[in-house]
Amino acid sequence: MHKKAERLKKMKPVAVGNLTEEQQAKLPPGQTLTEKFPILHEGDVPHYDMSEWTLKIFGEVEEERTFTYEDLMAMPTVTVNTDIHCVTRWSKFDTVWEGILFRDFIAGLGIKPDAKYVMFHADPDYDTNVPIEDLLKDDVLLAYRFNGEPLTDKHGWPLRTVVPHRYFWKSAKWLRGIEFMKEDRPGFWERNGFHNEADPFKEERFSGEALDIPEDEWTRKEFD
Ligand SMILES: Nc1nc2c(c(=O)[nH]1)N[C@H]1C(S)=C(S)[C@@H](COP(=O)(O)O)O[C@H]1N2
Ligand SMILES: [Mo]
Repeated sequence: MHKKAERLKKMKPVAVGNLTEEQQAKLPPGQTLTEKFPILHEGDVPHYDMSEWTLKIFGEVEEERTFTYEDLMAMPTVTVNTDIHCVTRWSKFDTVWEGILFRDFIAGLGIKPDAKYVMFHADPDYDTNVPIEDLLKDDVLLAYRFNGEPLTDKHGWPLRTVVPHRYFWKSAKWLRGIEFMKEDRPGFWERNGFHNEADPFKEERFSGEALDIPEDEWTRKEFD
C-alpha cells in the first residue's frame, strides 16, 4: 500500500459510535478520539548537548535561577494519568506522564506575590501563556517521561510541560524557560488567532473568527 494511505488508515479515528458512555462524557465537544499520538510543532526538532542544557527561571521572582537537568532529576517525581486535547480536534485518553509537579517545583522559588501569569519559553522560538492559578492543579507537570519511557525527541525531550485541562498547545515541548509575570501576555498561538484561555470543554479554540482548519487535518500529521 502507498505509504501515505497506510498512515491514514492507521490514524483512523475511533468512531464516536464505538465509544462507551464514559468515554463520550470525557470527550470535549468537537473532538475525535485517537489511540495514536500525533506529533505537532512549528520548526525543527531540537537536539541538545545535555551538559549545556538549562532551564531558566526569571521575571517576578526574588532571584533568577538556572537549573541543570541533573538538578531537575534530583527533585521528587509524580506520575499522572490524564487526557489531552489538541485544538486540531484530536483527543487522547489515559496518557501517563512522569515528572515534577509544577506546584512543587515553584514552591521554593521565591515567586513574588504579584506574579499572576506564566510564560513558558521553549525551543525553537515557541512560547505560551497560562495563569499561575491554573498551574497549581494536581495534573500540571514538568514532564520527562511518557507512558513509562523517556520522552522521545519529537514529543519534547528532555522536558515539556503538561497542562492537560487546556488545549495541548499550552503544553510546551522543549521547555527552556519559565517567566513569571504580573500582567498576562499572549504566547505564539495566542498572538496568532487562538484563544487565550483554551478550555477544551468550553471549546475555546479561537480568539476571533474561527480559523479555517480542516477537521481531519491532524490525521495527515506525523504520529507514533
Ligand atoms: N516547543 C513547542 N512546543 C509545542 C508546540 C510547538 O510548536 N513548539 N506545539 C504545541 C501544539 S500545537 C501541540 S498540539 C502539542 C503537541 O505535542 P505532541 O507533538 O507531543 O503531540 O505541542 C505543543 N507544544
Ligand atoms: Mo495543537
